[in-house]
Amino acid sequence: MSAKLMQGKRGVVMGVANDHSIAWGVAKTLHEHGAEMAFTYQDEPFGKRVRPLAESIGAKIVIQCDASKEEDLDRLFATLKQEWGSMDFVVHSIAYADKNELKGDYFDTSLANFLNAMHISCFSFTAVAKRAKDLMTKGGSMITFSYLGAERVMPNYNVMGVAKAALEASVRYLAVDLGPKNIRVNSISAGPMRTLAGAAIGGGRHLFKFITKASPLGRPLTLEELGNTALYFLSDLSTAVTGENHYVDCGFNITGMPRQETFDEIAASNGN
Ligand code: IMJ
Repeated sequence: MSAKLMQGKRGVVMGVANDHSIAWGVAKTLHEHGAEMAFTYQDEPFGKRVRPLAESIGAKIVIQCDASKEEDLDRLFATLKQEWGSMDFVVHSIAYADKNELKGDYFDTSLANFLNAMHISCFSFTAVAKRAKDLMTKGGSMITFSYLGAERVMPNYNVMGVAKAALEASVRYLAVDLGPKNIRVNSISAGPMRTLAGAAIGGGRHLFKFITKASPLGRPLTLEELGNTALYFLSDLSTAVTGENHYVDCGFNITGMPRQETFDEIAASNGN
């Protein structure tokens, strides 16, 4: 590695569930570039997976933190203040909706699930930003992850699409709030990934194949590519960029309708 873009920077990574997680892909890239990181996990089943990963890159701080609990967030940032005094970046890669409502009609979403999905998938980022800003005494950068379903209707995404729309809007409001403190806030809208959150989605195989073939680059994206994008946003490469929602999806979001050859290819491969 020629230039260590994250040397001397410290930050917290929230949302590693296993080694396929977007948050872990980001952490590996940031580590290669010299970042020092703390990791959080929701509860113990995840802790067992996160601790060895964190250890493998020399991370000393691994803390249980349910991002929907105010007291857990208070404890997290109190610990970071005590251990570090200040910090430079946040990676928020957390979402949840009841899986029974990630299928069927959107209008069937219950109030309880709507509020819970909004709380965990949207409000948690704002709640983190509110606390993290006080430790970003030399400026900083925060990222969260979104999905095309925030802006266009995708089958089965339902309440998550509404929560991601609110998340993207909150990125813009936070960018304005925190701009004067030289803290930047952006979201990365990733193409479909085979992660825990991307597994077991209704019609997943079909959707994955369609999106891959219909995208301009015609291939799936990799965790390394998301890591590289996160590196851009969290390092000084992007110091004039804030409030953005940046697509990293092999270009799928710009397409209208696939060419005939693409339909033929998809139809031919459906026999397999
Ligand atoms: C999720 C559901 C429906 C369609 C979907 C997805 N598409 C994609 C995803 C097309 C790409 C994955 N994604 C972008 C998400 O944001 C997933 C969030 C999610 C996943 C689960 C699965 C397990 C569970 N609750 C979840 N909550 C949120 O119980």
